[in-house]
Amino acid sequence: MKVRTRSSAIIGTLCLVASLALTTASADELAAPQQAAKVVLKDVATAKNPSAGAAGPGGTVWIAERAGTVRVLGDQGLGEPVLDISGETTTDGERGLLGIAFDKEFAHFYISFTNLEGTSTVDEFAVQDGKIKPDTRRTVLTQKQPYPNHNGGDIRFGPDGYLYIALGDGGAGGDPHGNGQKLDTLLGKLLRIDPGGGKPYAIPPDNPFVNDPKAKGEIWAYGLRNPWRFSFDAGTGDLLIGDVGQSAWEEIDWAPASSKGGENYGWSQMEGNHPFRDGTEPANHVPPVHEYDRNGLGCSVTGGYVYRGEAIADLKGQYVFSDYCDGTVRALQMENGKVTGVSDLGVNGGEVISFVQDGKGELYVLDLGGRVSRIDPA
Ligand SMILES: [Ca+2]
Repeated sequence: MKVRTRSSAIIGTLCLVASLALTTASADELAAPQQAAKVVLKDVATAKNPSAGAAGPGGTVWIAERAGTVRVLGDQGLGEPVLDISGETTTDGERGLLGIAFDKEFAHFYISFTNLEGTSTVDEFAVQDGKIKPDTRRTVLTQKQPYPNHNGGDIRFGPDGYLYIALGDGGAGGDPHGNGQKLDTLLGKLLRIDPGGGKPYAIPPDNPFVNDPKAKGEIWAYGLRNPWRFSFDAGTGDLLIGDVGQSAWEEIDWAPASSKGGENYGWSQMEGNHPFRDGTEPANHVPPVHEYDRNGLGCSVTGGYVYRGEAIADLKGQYVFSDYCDGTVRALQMENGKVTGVSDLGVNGGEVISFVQDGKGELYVLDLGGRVSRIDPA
């Protein structure tokens, strides 16, 4: 059995590591000016190693299971798989079915997975009457992975209608190939593509590096280590990324909806706000809006969503996130890209691997161990 290491924290292993109990509050939390919203986690389903989810057509919630199945959440829990690619992926290292997404019209469904060679793959299916049409499947984008960890894999459409794809730095530890800062590789990046604009896709003409012959035009932002989960604020369009740290600092990155892209989030010169090894801070470094160390708060950040639902008034506008190793659900209060407070919401989602936002803005918590819960008012 693989020994869990801090540098391979995110779904590095399926052996169920006991959560690191939260015993101390950070300075940030002590200074938090606002009362934490009162919430509970209501169990709604049990899945087999749920890894990702998405709001689906007709108010549905779709859940991806790491080994390769996709199931739809109903009143009685999860239905039978509506898609099964379990013969096409593996769950060694940090691999598997890692992300799912719909376009805005629910006309297409996308899956992000590592194939049998470990290559990151994004495939598209047409959707009709709320159902996947399997014979329409096509591959949109692939990226070879030098190591089995740090695959990223989250996919999501932005408010601009383009598909964003998060890819980690390729793996091992310490970014041995320097991919984070290199613009000639898709590794260690957030990509932005137009899957409907060409075969297999088009690069939006206003992407930040399209006129740089030495850079990949797909790149939207760089300097990322393992941007495991990212999202757009459904209210403002702002981008938030949870970038998993190497061994010391977990971070949340932010960009306003007005961003033209090109942000350098620093890895692997920087880990959070701190030089990594002998790193030099890049002149254009965009520091995280929030970071935390590993003295009690966890070891692998799981990015979530800005809450824009109706059920929990006190949580509106706050960024809800967690940590895979700790499981405590937390919230950032933010104003204009500055964090003004951090709350511990007082609930623990287990091995929190992902959040899902439904069509009404309510949030679900996925525990890799199987529990699917919804954040409800207490
Ligand atoms: Ca960073």
